[in-house]
Amino acid sequence: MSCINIAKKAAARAAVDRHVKSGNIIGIGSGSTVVFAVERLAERVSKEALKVKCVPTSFQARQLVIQHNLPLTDLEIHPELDICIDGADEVDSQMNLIKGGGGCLLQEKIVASCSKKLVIIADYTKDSQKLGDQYKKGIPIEVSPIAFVPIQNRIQKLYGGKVELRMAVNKAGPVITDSGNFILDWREFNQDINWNEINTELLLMPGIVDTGLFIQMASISYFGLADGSFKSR
Ligand code: ABF
Repeated sequence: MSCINIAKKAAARAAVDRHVKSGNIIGIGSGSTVVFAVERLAERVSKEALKVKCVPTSFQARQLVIQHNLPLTDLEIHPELDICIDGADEVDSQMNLIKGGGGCLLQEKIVASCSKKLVIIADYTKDSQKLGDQYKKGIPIEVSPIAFVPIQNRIQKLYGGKVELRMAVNKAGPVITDSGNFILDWREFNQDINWNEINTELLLMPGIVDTGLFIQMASISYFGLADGSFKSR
């Protein structure tokens, strides 16, 4: 297993072992680190007869839950969750996050906002001082398809940097989110800005559905290290 995967696994297992209790309704995040968390959850369910129900944050997460035979539920049945376990693209020293590199930020934010506790699991490369130190792909912003050009222009004019429409890997068209929207990636921004203020301003722009800025939402973050240990903050 690669160092990165060893680290992801360590963070995921620590989070599941320390935070999940029988009877919990759990938000299941998206991305590759969450795969290790679901594996550990399935292991605990079979070995300890742990009873849990899972609310997925994306199509990928739903498939993962189904493949591991974990009970599925949703926000209609369980509008309040005990915990949400999710990955991140970057975590700063104030516990602000960039999420949405995988394109699932809207559902991830909704599920996290319904959870008593958001536990972040990540490898050591995601641990940073300031947003933008580590993750160079930009801050994802989910937009209504008709608004992508005006939003792109407005963000560049107001805050600087470069805002680009995220394209599918084969470049045949834009990435379409699980909710039918486009994603803009905002790069080369000024790192010394007040993320709380900017996020609030962005969310007021008609056409922006949500941002990949998760400000003060995480309760705790686990960072796996290359030797299989982890640290938390
Ligand atoms: C999701 O998956 C996202 O918000 C984030 O973009 C990504 C992290 O992926 P990985 O665990 O593969 O690094 O949690």
